[in-house]
Amino acid sequence: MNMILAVVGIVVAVVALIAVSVWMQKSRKKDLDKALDRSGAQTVGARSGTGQPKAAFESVAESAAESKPESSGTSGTGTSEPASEPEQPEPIKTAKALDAPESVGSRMTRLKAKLAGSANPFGKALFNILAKDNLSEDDWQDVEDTLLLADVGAEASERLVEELRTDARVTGKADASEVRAALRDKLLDVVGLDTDRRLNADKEGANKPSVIIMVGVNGTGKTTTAGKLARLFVADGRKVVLGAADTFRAAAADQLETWGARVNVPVVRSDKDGADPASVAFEASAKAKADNADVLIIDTAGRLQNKANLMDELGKIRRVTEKNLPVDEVLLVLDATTGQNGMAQAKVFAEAIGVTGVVLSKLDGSAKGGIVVSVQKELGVPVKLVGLGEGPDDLAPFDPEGFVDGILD
Ligand SMILES: Nc1nc2c(ncn2[C@@H]2O[C@H](COP(=O)(O)OP(=O)(O)OP(=O)(O)O)[C@@H](O)[C@H]2O)c(=O)[nH]1
Ligand SMILES: [Mg+2]
Repeated sequence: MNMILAVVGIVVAVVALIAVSVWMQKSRKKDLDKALDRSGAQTVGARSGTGQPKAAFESVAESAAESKPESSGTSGTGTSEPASEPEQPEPIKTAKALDAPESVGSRMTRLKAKLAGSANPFGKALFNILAKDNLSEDDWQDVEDTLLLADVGAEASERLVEELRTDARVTGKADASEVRAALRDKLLDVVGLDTDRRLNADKEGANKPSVIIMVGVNGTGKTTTAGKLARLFVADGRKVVLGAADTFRAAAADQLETWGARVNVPVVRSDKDGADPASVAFEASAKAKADNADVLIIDTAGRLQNKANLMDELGKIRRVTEKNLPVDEVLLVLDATTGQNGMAQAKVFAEAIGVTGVVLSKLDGSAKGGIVVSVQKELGVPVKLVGLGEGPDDLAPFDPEGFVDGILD
């Protein structure tokens, strides 16, 4: 009996020891994280807010991006950032070493080459069909199908083929290069060659600070694009503030902070999981105003339970921000790889907050960028930027000619 009691006693003591050491490790890690925050990211703690109940934020069932692994959102920048390895003390040093964002000229040359070099099955298929001498009914159907597969959308594909068939150059049995040129012209027409695609912050007489709110379903690339955009503005000599109004999980603010720290851009955040995103937006806009920044970029959460929730939250973020500064731009980030499914999401966001421009992300991983045509038509706003990779400078203004050549080449 005594033996049993002694054994039980030893077991209890060992368990207690393990518990104490785990607790000590955790509190050490917390201290380390705090030290990191203070030294690296120039974080400004936001007012703690009203603490939104977590249950109000659950996954959006309709999201095509929903099936993406959680890690893609959290460690998400794809650039092996220190934020994904909080155990190591080294990030204190690395967080201080600032990046020099790539210059506009070199970035454009590199990204154009990248877009042109991406393998495009649709271009080859179209070229093979259009190179024939006599196009049969089936061939024309194939042209339409190929456009559909590239996500140009049913209505636009049908109209394009109809117009092409009645085009004199084509019916006159001109050579393949003329047919291709005719299709190129028509595609350019549909995409909109002369549309003004500048960010509102870049237009003459823009507000200072100019406010940009990033919206979109989770996993589309909002945070990454906010980070890349901040770099673009920094490279252009502008003063930027970032607001982490995705309070759904702390990792989201950490991710944004990592981007900010690399180019010395302050990030306004709340340390409380589930804090009121609108209160972060309020603090961020107050700081941007007080600092006389040129641009404020506010990142938001992508996962809201339903449309009413989304309307509620985004509407509140907008209203509260506007107490300090007018909102100049709402950028909807759409994942090019989700194709036409993205359209349903786009409409919901447009209704919830109003959208002034679209960022088509992950165009590097998809030949399906044809969604450009339908999204512009449905929302009546231009695609302004494209994401061409996970790298920090893989963001470019949308270039209709480069884009159309990407489909055709
Ligand atoms: N290949 C490629 N990957 C991208 C691009 N933009 C973003 N990503 C990746 O997509 C993943 C999700 O990006 P996030 O920026 O975290 O997406 P988010 O919309 O902020 O996600 P939530 O905060 O969860 O709503 C990350 O792994 C990014 O690196 C792009 O243009 N090309
Ligand atoms: Mg995010």
